[in-house]
Amino acid sequence: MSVQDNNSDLDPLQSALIDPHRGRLNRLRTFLHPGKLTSAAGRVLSDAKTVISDRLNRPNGAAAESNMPPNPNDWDLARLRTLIGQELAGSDVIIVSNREPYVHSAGPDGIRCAMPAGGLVSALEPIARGCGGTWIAHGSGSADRETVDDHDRIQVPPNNPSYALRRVWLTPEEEKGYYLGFANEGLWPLCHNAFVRPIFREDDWNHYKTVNARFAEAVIEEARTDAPIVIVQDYHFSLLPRMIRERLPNATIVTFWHIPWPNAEVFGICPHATEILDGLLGSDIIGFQVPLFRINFVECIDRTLESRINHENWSVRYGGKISQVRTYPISIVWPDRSAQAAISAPTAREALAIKPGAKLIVAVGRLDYTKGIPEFLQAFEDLLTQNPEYCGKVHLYYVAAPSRGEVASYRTLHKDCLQISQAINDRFGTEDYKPLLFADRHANRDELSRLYREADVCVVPSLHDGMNLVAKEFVAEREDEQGVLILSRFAGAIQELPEALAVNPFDLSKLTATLRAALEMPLPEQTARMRRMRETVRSKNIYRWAGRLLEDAAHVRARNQLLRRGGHAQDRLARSPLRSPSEISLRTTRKNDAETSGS
Ligand code: ADQ
Repeated sequence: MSVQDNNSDLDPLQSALIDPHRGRLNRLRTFLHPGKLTSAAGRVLSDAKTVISDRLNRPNGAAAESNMPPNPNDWDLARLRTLIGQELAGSDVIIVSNREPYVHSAGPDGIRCAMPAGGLVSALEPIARGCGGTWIAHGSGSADRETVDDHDRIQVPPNNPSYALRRVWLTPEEEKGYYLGFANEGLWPLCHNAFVRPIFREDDWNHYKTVNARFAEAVIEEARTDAPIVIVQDYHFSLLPRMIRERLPNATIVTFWHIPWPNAEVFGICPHATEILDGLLGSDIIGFQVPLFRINFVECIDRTLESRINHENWSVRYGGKISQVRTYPISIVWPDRSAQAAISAPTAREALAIKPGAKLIVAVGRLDYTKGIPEFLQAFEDLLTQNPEYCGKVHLYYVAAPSRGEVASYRTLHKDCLQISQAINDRFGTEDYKPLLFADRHANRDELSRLYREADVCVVPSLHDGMNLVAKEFVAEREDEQGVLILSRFAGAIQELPEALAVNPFDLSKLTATLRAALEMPLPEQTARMRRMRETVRSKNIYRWAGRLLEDAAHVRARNQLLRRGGHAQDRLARSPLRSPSEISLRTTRKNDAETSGS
């Protein structure tokens, strides 16, 4: 991963970005205030000046990204649909994930249908809709059983049905063993450098195998042909690709691993390392977020399985079958302006009673020990301790969605975060100043959108993260090209967003210094950084993620079809007296090798 530490001194990128504005900026600073924090009036004036000067530079006050000419290579929903129409028309596409895209719950007003927030559903829905495929997932809603047909299926989306959701039922013991146990107490800490010990119980492993087999059965039942395209999601299903392959040898199987993949020493801790690698290599394509995870994965294969690895094209030949190992950095839907116009939530500043001119730091994430929440709260406390002039003028709003509350380490984390927050408020709060609001709840999209847009600083302090979509969501919301992103250098997102202030969340003093630097960052520098990040998130959006993954799947499928035809031809030729079987087998091997190295 790229390493870029920032503190209050200007780093080279900072200098390069700020240079064109330096003269104007210094004049503005002297004019506005000699102190450290911009005064309320100063901030308004400063903002106004920047807006005016930006408008002057942009005829008609056009939004920043109108300066970015649309690139014909950019991905959007239309291009993804075209790809699906051209490459996958009539294909039998099956998506498998633990979490379902629509959850039915019983409430006082009857049954409600909700779409869980998060990147996974946004990424895969267009594929499911576009292909009219089937999505197989765990039926977790309290009214899920009441809404399915005799085959445990329901057509979704409810207002415009275009694909089938097939629900798989789990007993409470299975859910505990497979999901909370093996997946979340075993694989999750194994794959994240957060120094939480993975727990592997034999019982959990048995449930994990049973549930993977149950999903494999559902895939077989839902497949309309003997060669479906199956898209498997994440660490809940590491055994599934092999199980599908055994029953549907002609399927095209793509598995995407959303979380980090650890190095070989760490992975070797897992008592079931061999079965997991063998399971994943049932896939034609295994996708990771960033190159480091792919390197780690291939190293694990190298140390564990009898296989042939082609380091030039990242493919693994194992058990006579080739798997491609690819990287597809996941992303978000680039915001739809019409949807934004409809936002009606109260402003976050109003909701928090933040005084005009005071600064707002925000952080959003699941309540998970990998997200670095206590570490960051500690840095915030240090910021106020070391800079008393910030008291009364800087607020932190942390929206942390409770998660996996059945697992003891998550409950402890939740309690710790509430205690630390209370201690900070007790120490620095006054009658009219509450430094920290720790909201342990799930916020709706409008609220998050507001929060991102009103923040001066957004902090993503993950100890380790596959990608982190919050960082990209913040950038996407900042049409004003302002706001500072502080991003852990251990989140996959830092590779695409090097203009963020990169931090090591284990290094408390640097984290505190970076917070200060962010609060003090001049607007022109904020804009220069944000503009570049917005261009990245705009062009590398979720449609690109899905599009690249499907393009590769279509390519592999076409190649496999050719190889199968080649295989039939070989059988016919082998029966022919004109050539010897050894000659034919040699030719086929050469052909296969040539195709592999070219892919
Ligand atoms: P997560 O660990 O869940 O996902 P992340 O990428 O941050 O992490 O996505 C979380 C999503 O939930 C975001 O869309 C965010 O807005 C939303 N969210 C978080 N807290 C919320 C809150 N309090 N209220 C409302 N919404 C909230 C895993 C991996 C990541 C990887 C994703 C996608 O751990 O590294 O980026 O999958 O591949």
